[in-house]
Amino acid sequence: MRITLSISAMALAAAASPAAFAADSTDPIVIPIHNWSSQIVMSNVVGQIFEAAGDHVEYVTTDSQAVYESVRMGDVTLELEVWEGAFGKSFRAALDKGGIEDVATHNAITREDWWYPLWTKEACPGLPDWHALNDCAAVFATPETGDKGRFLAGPVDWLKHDQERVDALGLNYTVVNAGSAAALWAEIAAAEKDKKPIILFNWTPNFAEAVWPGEFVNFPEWVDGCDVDPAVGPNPDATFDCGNPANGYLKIAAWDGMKDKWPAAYAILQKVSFTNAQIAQMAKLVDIDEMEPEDAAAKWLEDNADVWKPWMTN
Ligand code: TMO
Repeated sequence: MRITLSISAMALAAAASPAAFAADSTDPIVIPIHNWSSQIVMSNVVGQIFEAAGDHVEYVTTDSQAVYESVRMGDVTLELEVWEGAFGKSFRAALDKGGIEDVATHNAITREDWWYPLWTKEACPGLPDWHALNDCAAVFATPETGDKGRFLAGPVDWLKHDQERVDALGLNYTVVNAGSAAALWAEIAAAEKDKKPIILFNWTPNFAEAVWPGEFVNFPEWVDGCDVDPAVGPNPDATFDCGNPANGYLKIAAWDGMKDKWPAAYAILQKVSFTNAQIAQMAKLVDIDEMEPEDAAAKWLEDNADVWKPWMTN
Protein backbone atom coordinates (compact mmCIF):
# COMPACT_ATOMS: atom_id res chain seq x y z
CA MET A 1 0.00 0.00 0.00
CA ARG A 2 1.24 3.43 -0.92
CA ILE A 3 0.30 6.56 0.98
CA THR A 4 1.62 9.81 -0.35
CA LEU A 5 -1.30 12.19 -0.27
CA SER A 6 -1.20 14.15 2.93
CA ILE A 7 -0.86 13.77 6.63
CA SER A 8 -4.64 13.49 7.14
CA ALA A 9 -4.89 10.92 4.37
CA MET A 10 -2.21 8.93 6.09
CA ALA A 11 -3.94 9.10 9.43
CA LEU A 12 -7.17 7.99 7.78
CA ALA A 13 -5.47 5.15 6.02
CA ALA A 14 -3.87 4.11 9.27
CA ALA A 15 -7.26 3.91 10.94
CA ALA A 16 -8.91 2.18 8.01
CA SER A 17 -6.31 -0.40 7.25
CA PRO A 18 -5.30 -2.50 10.22
CA ALA A 19 -3.41 -4.90 8.00
CA ALA A 20 -0.98 -2.24 6.86
CA PHE A 21 -0.52 -0.48 10.18
CA ALA A 22 -1.27 -3.57 12.20
CA ALA A 23 -0.44 -3.43 15.79
CA ASP A 24 1.36 -0.31 16.87
CA SER A 25 0.77 0.09 20.59
CA THR A 26 -1.14 3.19 21.66
CA ASP A 27 1.52 3.77 24.32
CA PRO A 28 3.72 6.72 23.45
CA ILE A 29 6.97 6.15 21.63
CA VAL A 30 9.45 7.84 23.98
CA ILE A 31 12.04 9.99 22.16
CA PRO A 32 15.01 11.35 24.14
CA ILE A 33 16.09 14.97 23.66
CA HIS A 34 19.65 16.16 24.34
CA ASN A 35 21.51 19.46 24.43
CA TRP A 36 22.42 20.31 20.84
CA SER A 37 20.03 21.66 18.24
CA SER A 38 20.14 19.18 15.36
CA GLN A 39 19.32 16.31 17.70
CA ILE A 40 16.38 18.18 19.20
CA VAL A 41 14.96 19.19 15.82
CA MET A 42 15.57 15.77 14.27
CA SER A 43 13.81 14.12 17.22
CA ASN A 44 10.79 16.36 16.62
CA VAL A 45 10.93 15.71 12.87
CA VAL A 46 10.80 11.94 13.33
CA GLY A 47 8.29 12.27 16.17
CA GLN A 48 5.98 14.27 13.91
CA ILE A 49 6.35 11.62 11.18
CA PHE A 50 5.33 8.95 13.70
CA GLU A 51 2.34 11.08 14.68
CA ALA A 52 1.39 11.40 11.02
CA ALA A 53 1.39 7.60 10.93
CA GLY A 54 -1.02 7.52 13.88
CA ASP A 55 1.41 6.84 16.71
CA HIS A 56 1.66 8.65 20.03
CA VAL A 57 4.94 10.32 20.93
CA GLU A 58 6.46 11.67 24.11
CA TYR A 59 9.75 13.59 24.43
CA VAL A 60 12.01 13.34 27.47
CA THR A 61 15.15 15.31 28.21
CA THR A 62 17.91 12.78 28.77
CA ASP A 63 21.66 12.70 29.43
CA SER A 64 23.35 11.93 26.11
CA GLN A 65 25.64 9.20 27.51
CA ALA A 66 23.21 7.55 29.93
CA VAL A 67 20.61 7.34 27.16
CA TYR A 68 22.16 4.14 25.78
CA GLU A 69 21.37 2.38 29.02
CA SER A 70 17.84 3.87 28.92
CA VAL A 71 17.28 2.57 25.37
CA ARG A 72 18.58 -0.86 26.38
CA MET A 73 16.06 -1.01 29.23
CA GLY A 74 13.22 0.25 26.99
CA ASP A 75 12.72 3.36 29.16
CA VAL A 76 13.19 5.41 25.99
CA THR A 77 12.42 3.86 22.61
CA LEU A 78 15.20 5.08 20.34
CA GLU A 79 18.07 7.48 19.76
CA LEU A 80 18.25 9.41 16.47
CA GLU A 81 21.80 10.79 16.66
CA VAL A 82 24.45 8.32 17.76
CA TRP A 83 27.63 10.30 16.99
CA GLU A 84 30.60 7.98 16.74
CA GLY A 85 33.07 10.38 18.34
CA ALA A 86 31.09 11.34 21.41
CA PHE A 87 28.95 8.28 21.99
CA GLY A 88 30.58 5.36 20.18
CA LYS A 89 32.00 4.01 23.41
CA SER A 90 28.70 4.12 25.33
CA PHE A 91 26.82 2.71 22.33
CA ARG A 92 29.24 -0.20 21.87
CA ALA A 93 29.09 -0.99 25.57
CA ALA A 94 25.27 -1.08 25.45
CA LEU A 95 25.29 -3.28 22.32
CA ASP A 96 27.53 -5.73 24.13
CA LYS A 97 25.09 -5.92 27.04
CA GLY A 98 22.06 -6.39 24.76
CA GLY A 99 18.60 -4.87 24.47
CA ILE A 100 19.60 -2.13 22.03
CA GLU A 101 19.74 -2.39 18.27
CA ASP A 102 21.79 -0.65 15.57
CA VAL A 103 18.83 0.22 13.31
CA ALA A 104 20.24 2.44 10.58
CA THR A 105 23.09 4.74 9.59
CA HIS A 106 22.42 8.24 8.31
CA ASN A 107 23.86 9.17 4.92
CA ALA A 108 26.17 11.59 6.72
CA ILE A 109 29.82 11.83 7.70
CA THR A 110 30.48 13.32 11.11
CA ARG A 111 33.49 14.76 12.86
CA GLU A 112 33.69 16.09 16.41
CA ASP A 113 36.94 17.43 17.72
CA TRP A 114 39.14 20.34 18.78
CA TRP A 115 38.46 23.13 16.29
CA TYR A 116 39.35 26.78 15.65
CA PRO A 117 37.96 29.57 13.49
CA LEU A 118 40.39 30.33 10.64
CA TRP A 119 41.64 33.66 12.03
CA THR A 120 43.28 31.63 14.83
CA LYS A 121 45.86 30.30 12.40
CA GLU A 122 47.57 33.69 12.16
CA ALA A 123 48.65 33.33 15.77
CA CYS A 124 49.44 29.62 15.46
CA PRO A 125 50.48 28.88 11.88
CA GLY A 126 51.55 25.29 12.65
CA LEU A 127 47.90 24.26 12.93
CA PRO A 128 46.08 22.04 12.10
CA ASP A 129 48.90 19.64 13.11
CA TRP A 130 48.42 18.84 16.81
CA HIS A 131 52.17 19.11 17.39
CA ALA A 132 51.75 22.87 17.06
CA LEU A 133 49.49 23.02 20.10
CA ASN A 134 52.19 23.13 22.79
CA ASP A 135 54.19 25.85 21.01
CA CYS A 136 51.00 27.92 20.93
CA ALA A 137 49.79 27.21 24.46
CA ALA A 138 50.47 30.80 25.54
CA VAL A 139 48.34 32.09 22.66
CA PHE A 140 45.34 30.27 24.13
CA ALA A 141 46.06 31.06 27.78
CA THR A 142 43.41 32.85 29.83
CA PRO A 143 43.50 34.26 33.38
CA GLU A 144 41.73 31.04 34.38
CA THR A 145 44.40 28.74 32.91
CA GLY A 146 47.61 30.62 33.81
CA ASP A 147 50.38 29.79 31.34
CA LYS A 148 48.56 26.77 29.99
CA GLY A 149 46.36 27.00 26.94
CA ARG A 150 42.62 26.82 27.42
CA PHE A 151 40.66 24.19 25.54
CA LEU A 152 36.98 25.04 25.73
CA ALA A 153 35.17 21.71 25.75
CA GLY A 154 31.46 21.03 25.36
CA PRO A 155 29.10 20.20 28.21
CA VAL A 156 30.52 17.33 30.25
CA ASP A 157 28.02 14.73 29.06
CA TRP A 158 29.19 14.92 25.42
CA LEU A 159 32.80 13.85 25.69
CA LYS A 160 34.44 12.87 28.90
CA HIS A 161 37.81 12.28 27.30
CA ASP A 162 39.49 15.62 26.57
CA GLN A 163 41.42 15.48 29.82
CA GLU A 164 42.56 11.93 29.00
CA ARG A 165 43.70 13.19 25.57
CA VAL A 166 45.61 16.07 27.19
CA ASP A 167 47.33 13.66 29.56
CA ALA A 168 47.98 10.96 26.95
CA LEU A 169 49.57 13.36 24.45
CA GLY A 170 51.33 15.59 27.00
CA LEU A 171 49.43 18.73 26.03
CA ASN A 172 50.08 21.89 28.01
CA TYR A 173 46.35 22.70 28.15
CA THR A 174 43.58 23.00 30.70
CA VAL A 175 40.19 21.62 29.75
CA VAL A 176 37.33 23.97 30.63
CA ASN A 177 33.80 22.67 29.99
CA ALA A 178 31.19 25.02 28.57
CA GLY A 179 27.79 24.84 30.23
CA SER A 180 25.86 24.60 26.98
CA ALA A 181 26.20 24.58 23.20
CA ALA A 182 25.02 28.20 23.17
CA ALA A 183 28.03 29.11 25.34
CA LEU A 184 30.35 27.72 22.65
CA TRP A 185 28.77 29.89 19.95
CA ALA A 186 28.86 32.94 22.22
CA GLU A 187 32.61 32.46 22.79
CA ILE A 188 33.32 32.21 19.06
CA ALA A 189 31.23 35.31 18.38
CA ALA A 190 33.05 37.24 21.13
CA ALA A 191 36.47 36.13 19.84
CA GLU A 192 35.50 37.16 16.32
CA LYS A 193 35.22 40.84 17.28
CA ASP A 194 39.00 41.31 17.60
CA LYS A 195 39.99 38.06 15.90
CA LYS A 196 41.22 36.56 19.15
CA PRO A 197 42.65 33.04 18.79
CA ILE A 198 40.38 30.42 20.30
CA ILE A 199 40.36 26.64 20.37
CA LEU A 200 37.24 24.77 21.28
CA PHE A 201 35.06 21.75 20.67
CA ASN A 202 32.96 21.80 17.50
CA TRP A 203 31.44 19.33 15.10
CA THR A 204 30.06 18.78 11.64
CA PRO A 205 27.32 18.74 10.42
CA ASN A 206 26.43 21.91 12.26
CA PHE A 207 25.14 25.38 11.43
CA ALA A 208 28.44 26.86 12.66
CA GLU A 209 30.44 25.87 9.59
CA ALA A 210 28.32 28.21 7.44
CA VAL A 211 28.93 31.10 9.83
CA TRP A 212 32.60 30.70 10.86
CA PRO A 213 34.98 28.96 8.44
CA GLY A 214 37.41 26.90 10.48
CA GLU A 215 39.42 23.71 10.77
CA PHE A 216 39.70 20.72 13.05
CA VAL A 217 43.03 19.96 14.72
CA ASN A 218 44.60 16.85 13.21
CA PHE A 219 45.41 14.56 16.11
CA PRO A 220 46.93 11.10 15.66
CA GLU A 221 44.42 9.27 13.51
CA TRP A 222 41.61 7.42 15.23
CA VAL A 223 42.09 3.66 15.31
CA ASP A 224 39.41 1.30 16.65
CA GLY A 225 40.25 0.43 20.23
CA CYS A 226 41.95 3.74 21.00
CA ASP A 227 39.33 4.37 23.67
CA VAL A 228 39.79 1.04 25.45
CA ASP A 229 43.22 -0.40 24.64
CA PRO A 230 46.35 1.51 25.74
CA ALA A 231 48.41 -0.38 23.13
CA VAL A 232 46.41 1.32 20.36
CA GLY A 233 47.65 4.81 19.45
CA PRO A 234 51.07 6.48 19.81
CA ASN A 235 51.23 6.39 23.62
CA PRO A 236 51.55 2.70 24.61
CA ASP A 237 50.45 3.44 28.16
CA ALA A 238 47.33 5.50 27.58
CA THR A 239 43.87 5.35 26.05
CA PHE A 240 42.43 8.33 24.15
CA ASP A 241 45.78 9.17 22.56
CA CYS A 242 44.00 9.55 19.18
CA GLY A 243 41.71 12.10 17.62
CA ASN A 244 38.03 11.36 17.24
CA PRO A 245 37.13 9.63 13.97
CA ALA A 246 37.49 12.08 11.06
CA ASN A 247 34.91 10.12 9.04
CA GLY A 248 32.59 9.25 11.88
CA TYR A 249 29.22 7.59 11.56
CA LEU A 250 25.87 8.93 12.67
CA LYS A 251 23.60 6.06 13.62
CA ILE A 252 20.07 5.42 14.77
CA ALA A 253 19.56 3.07 17.71
CA ALA A 254 16.39 1.53 19.11
CA TRP A 255 15.21 -0.59 21.98
CA ASP A 256 15.01 -4.13 20.64
CA GLY A 257 11.37 -4.37 21.76
CA MET A 258 10.35 -1.54 19.44
CA LYS A 259 9.82 -3.71 16.38
CA ASP A 260 7.16 -5.79 18.17
CA LYS A 261 5.47 -3.00 20.10
CA TRP A 262 5.40 -0.39 17.29
CA PRO A 263 6.03 -2.34 14.07
CA ALA A 264 4.80 0.40 11.72
CA ALA A 265 6.89 3.09 13.37
CA TYR A 266 9.85 0.71 13.39
CA ALA A 267 9.45 0.13 9.64
CA ILE A 268 9.59 3.89 9.13
CA LEU A 269 12.58 4.27 11.43
CA GLN A 270 14.56 1.74 9.39
CA LYS A 271 14.22 4.06 6.39
CA VAL A 272 15.10 7.30 8.15
CA SER A 273 18.34 8.81 6.86
CA PHE A 274 19.48 12.43 6.80
CA THR A 275 22.44 14.02 5.01
CA ASN A 276 24.99 16.50 6.37
CA ALA A 277 23.19 19.38 4.65
CA GLN A 278 19.79 18.36 6.03
CA ILE A 279 21.16 18.02 9.57
CA ALA A 280 22.94 21.40 9.37
CA GLN A 281 19.68 22.95 8.17
CA MET A 282 17.80 21.50 11.18
CA ALA A 283 20.33 23.13 13.53
CA LYS A 284 20.20 26.44 11.64
CA LEU A 285 16.43 26.77 12.07
CA VAL A 286 16.99 26.92 15.83
CA ASP A 287 20.50 28.38 16.26
CA ILE A 288 20.24 31.15 13.66
CA ASP A 289 16.54 31.54 12.89
CA GLU A 290 15.67 31.13 16.59
CA MET A 291 12.64 28.94 16.01
CA GLU A 292 11.24 26.64 18.68
CA PRO A 293 12.31 23.03 17.96
CA GLU A 294 8.74 21.86 17.39
CA ASP A 295 8.10 24.64 14.85
CA ALA A 296 11.50 24.10 13.23
CA ALA A 297 10.60 20.44 12.75
CA ALA A 298 7.21 21.29 11.24
CA LYS A 299 8.87 23.73 8.85
CA TRP A 300 11.55 21.22 7.93
CA LEU A 301 8.88 18.60 7.15
CA GLU A 302 6.92 21.08 5.08
CA ASP A 303 10.01 22.07 3.07
CA ASN A 304 11.23 18.48 2.58
CA ALA A 305 8.15 16.36 1.90
CA ASP A 306 9.95 14.63 -0.97
CA VAL A 307 12.54 13.34 1.50
CA TRP A 308 10.32 11.77 4.14
CA LYS A 309 7.00 10.92 2.48
CA PRO A 310 8.53 7.89 0.74
CA TRP A 311 9.47 6.52 4.20
CA MET A 312 5.74 6.24 4.98
CA THR A 313 5.23 3.74 2.17
CA ASN A 314 4.68 0.17 3.22
C1 TMO B 1 27.42 15.17 20.01
N1 TMO B 1 27.84 16.45 19.43
C2 TMO B 1 27.19 16.66 18.12
C3 TMO B 1 27.49 17.57 20.33
O1 TMO B 1 29.17 16.43 19.27
